[in-house]
Amino acid sequence: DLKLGPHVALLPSSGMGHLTPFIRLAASLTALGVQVTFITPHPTLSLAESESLSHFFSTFAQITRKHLHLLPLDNPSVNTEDPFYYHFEVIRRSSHLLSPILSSLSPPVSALITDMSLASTVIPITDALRLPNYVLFTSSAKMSILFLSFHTMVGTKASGDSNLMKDVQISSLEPIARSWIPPPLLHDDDNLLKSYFIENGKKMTESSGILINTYESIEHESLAVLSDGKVVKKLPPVFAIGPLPPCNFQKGQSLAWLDDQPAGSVLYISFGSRTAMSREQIRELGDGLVRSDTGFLWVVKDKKVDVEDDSELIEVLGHGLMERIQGRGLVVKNWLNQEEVLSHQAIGGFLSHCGWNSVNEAIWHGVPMLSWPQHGDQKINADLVERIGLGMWVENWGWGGDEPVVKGEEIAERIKELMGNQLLRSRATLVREEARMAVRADGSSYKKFIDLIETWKT
Ligand code: BUP
Repeated sequence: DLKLGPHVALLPSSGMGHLTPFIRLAASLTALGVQVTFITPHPTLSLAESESLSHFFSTFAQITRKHLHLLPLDNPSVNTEDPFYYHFEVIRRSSHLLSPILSSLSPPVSALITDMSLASTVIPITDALRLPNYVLFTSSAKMSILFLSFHTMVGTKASGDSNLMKDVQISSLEPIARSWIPPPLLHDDDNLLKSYFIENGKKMTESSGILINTYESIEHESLAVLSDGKVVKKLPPVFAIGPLPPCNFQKGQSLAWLDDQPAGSVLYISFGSRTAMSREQIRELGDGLVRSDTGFLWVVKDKKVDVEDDSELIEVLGHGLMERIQGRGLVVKNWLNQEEVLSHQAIGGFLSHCGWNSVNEAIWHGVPMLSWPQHGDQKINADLVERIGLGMWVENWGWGGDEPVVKGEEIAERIKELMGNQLLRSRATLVREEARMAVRADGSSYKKFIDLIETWKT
């Protein structure tokens, strides 16, 4: 009887990139008869998160919502410039409030699933409650290997950080170029991202299981390395359960402009929910879009956190560029329902930062990508996108914040190359079909889901 399925609690971390897979996981578990309590750190940092959550809970009335009320940080001297990493720390320091929430749930929960950035804080809490703890890794399997083994590469007295002076070779996998590693991890000084990698990477091996939003056919080699125990020893079972399918709960928006464009003719441009390029780079990009002679739909962000982003488009782009754009494309400030955009038949390409959710969404809808990683795991993701034949990556564009800025002429050339590449289009359609097969009944990810749910029943 589906109604008698196990009850599990979910605890996401900060930012849309972390919240989105948790929302999708909750929806998938619910569809498989699992009772879900969703614990939301409160307040959220961005408006995007709070709005998503309210749409989500009004669509999925059977999911119980609990708040983890965040305490203000007494000692805000935290070494990071990234407000989302800072918010991880705020959640971490309030996590002792989790225990009473978990104990009060009825019927009692069989497990807690938490974000990888909270593993080291939350696992001791669930251990004390004798509650199994699973970690949802919200990036690729390849990235999870770096995450799990990073602590062995740094800080030993004998070697210093010497392992990180060159490309990282993990077993038989394609090496991870040094330049693809998130820059804060290469800094000598301690910073929040680095200490999170070390602490959470170590502790994750003590969890009851690791869920990864990926699937066999694109990451077979990395998943094999995770399970053979040679690189990361004593790892709990790994469940590749992706790509977690979109669950369209956000209100539809009018995409009338897009409806009028020919099939596959429009380039969609977005660098995710937490990247603001410099104004100079934004303007060069705008110049490139105009020069490319392609129709485009462009989401422009001027600040990392959306609630702080109150500038007008005209201020960001300037009059000249605004005029040149008219009649060629549509520019939107801050936010569009990306799922809806990528599923639209007019979209023929995606210029993206390669956030892992964006990659999964491009895969799900079979949209070819032009990758321009901006930070974090995104270069490692861009490499994967290229290897599976879903997209192109101009590696010498660097991280988006790098100097010198990439010029409009160069951007325009690459856009033309993307939009005219028929091979990439047909390959993207195949990637989409494989991805959908993975989550269909009897697909590799579906089976892993069923295995996972079975372990909660015993
Ligand atoms: Br911006 C934007 N609409 O306008 P990623 C993002 N999204 O629906 P990030 C929208 O937010 P991290 C918008 O579809 C995706 O599901 C998008 O996650 C959605 O990148 C999510 O792609 C963004 O993983 O996070 O935000 O940079 O760096 O943590 O990966």
